[in-house]
Amino acid sequence: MTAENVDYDLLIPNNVGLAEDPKLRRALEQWHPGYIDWWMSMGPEGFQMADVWLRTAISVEKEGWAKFDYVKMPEYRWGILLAPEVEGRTIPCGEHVGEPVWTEVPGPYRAMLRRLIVIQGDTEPASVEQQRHLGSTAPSIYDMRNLFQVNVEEGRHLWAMVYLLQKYFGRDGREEAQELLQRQSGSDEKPRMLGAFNESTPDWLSFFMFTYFTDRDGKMQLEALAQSGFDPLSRTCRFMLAEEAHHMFVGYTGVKRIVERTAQAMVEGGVDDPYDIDAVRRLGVIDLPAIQRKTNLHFSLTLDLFGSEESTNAANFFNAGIKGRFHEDRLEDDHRLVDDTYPVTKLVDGELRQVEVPALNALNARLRDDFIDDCQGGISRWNNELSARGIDFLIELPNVAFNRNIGEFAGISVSPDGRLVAEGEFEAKKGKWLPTSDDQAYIESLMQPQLEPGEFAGWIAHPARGIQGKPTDFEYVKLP
Ligand code: BYC
Repeated sequence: MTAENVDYDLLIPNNVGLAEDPKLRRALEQWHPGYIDWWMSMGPEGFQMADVWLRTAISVEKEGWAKFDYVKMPEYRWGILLAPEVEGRTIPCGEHVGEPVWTEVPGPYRAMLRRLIVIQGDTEPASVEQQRHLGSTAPSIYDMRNLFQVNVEEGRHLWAMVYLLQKYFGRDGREEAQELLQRQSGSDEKPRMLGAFNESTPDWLSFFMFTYFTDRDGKMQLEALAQSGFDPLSRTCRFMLAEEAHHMFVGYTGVKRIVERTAQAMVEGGVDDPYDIDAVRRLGVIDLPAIQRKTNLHFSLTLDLFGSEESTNAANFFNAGIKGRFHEDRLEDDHRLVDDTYPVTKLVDGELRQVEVPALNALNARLRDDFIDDCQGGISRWNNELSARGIDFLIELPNVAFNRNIGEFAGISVSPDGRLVAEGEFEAKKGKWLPTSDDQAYIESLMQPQLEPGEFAGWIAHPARGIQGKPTDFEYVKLP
């Protein structure tokens, strides 16, 4: 078996030589039943026996790594896949920059590494739990299939982190792997570790916003971990990124199709004013101000996932060489940052101002800035759907300080356009800025399933094309 090919003969498909590592194989096989129990009780509700046209990874080569076929989700071949080793790779940042990468856990950084892997691992099952009720309101079976594809791959990403814990962290790694199946999104007793992963995903607009914004935090964090000097983590994350691209495609095209449908309906129905909510809702589509409010919510929740703007944890991860910056290996500086500064927006004398701070402490802010840049492209294309039809409305990202619970802006009140406001004003205008119970009730009233191949709910446009060359009316999910 070469590193590029995946061994499908074992219960757990892999390209990590599991057949020759009985100890690890035993640990993973012992974890497997608990995972399946978790999937059956916390995974997609109501569709476990359906045949879903899913992609499964069969190689880690750039081309032709996946095959598509009908699979019942509990029979999906969750596996352990690492991107190929890069010969001569060196630690890309921090005090060990230029030294050969570690293939075993570096002793002094063991606790830090384990924590990063556990946090990453915790988000994967959390998102499956958050999305488990959505199948029953799918706007089409094309969309339903995309939801399930995202879900099984998040399950595989959990396997990816569990592999690292069990292979490299001994007993405490095995205990952490168990805990990953025990915490639960939204639970009072054992919640998931990061804030946004305990929020609900009550409707498909939220799902698409989540996959647009929050999966993109996943992308940025995986990009930063792909730069790790601990090579097994880097290789794992590099392969996860190949799968992650589809998740963001689902979010981007999902919101785009909703905006497109709203714009089409407004033109056809002769409604010019996007703020005439009653008129727009009479058309059976989602009004643009409600879409803006969902954008404000999901963007701000996701910004919290980057941690504090200034963080000694982040400086330590970087110095140790276990977490880099976005595209660290393409940046041209000394990769140590000891004498550098970085501009961070902060609250100074009652105003939001950019302040130069030591670059090492500003790594969370920097990754967050890279994330914001990455978000912008899709939003411009959503807006093109509006301008092309002469609709005078722009979907915009709110200011970084709006609605924050972690870091510099936690506990202060800032409007979406970046003005510091009194708490009273924030409360009074909250209904303009964040989704209201009325928005939620209306959106949920639209969430009626469309289960005939080729049929789409009236609030979302058809996709431009199907998946992997199949038509949009292909039977992506065969219901039992
Ligand atoms: N909620 O120095 P600070 C994904 C804690 S998404 C709750 O500011 P640090 C996916 C923090 O742990 C990507 N607690 O932060 C997407 C620390 O606690 P301790 C997931 C929070 O450590 C969609 C304290 O506050 N991967 O893959 O520099 C679907 C002070 O922390 C939060 C990662 O996040 C929060 N939001 O940075 C599926 C990568 N933020 O240590 C999947 C791994 C901070 O004082 N994680 N705290 O007890 C990391 O790199 C870092 O841990 C963080 C936080 C960026 C999350």
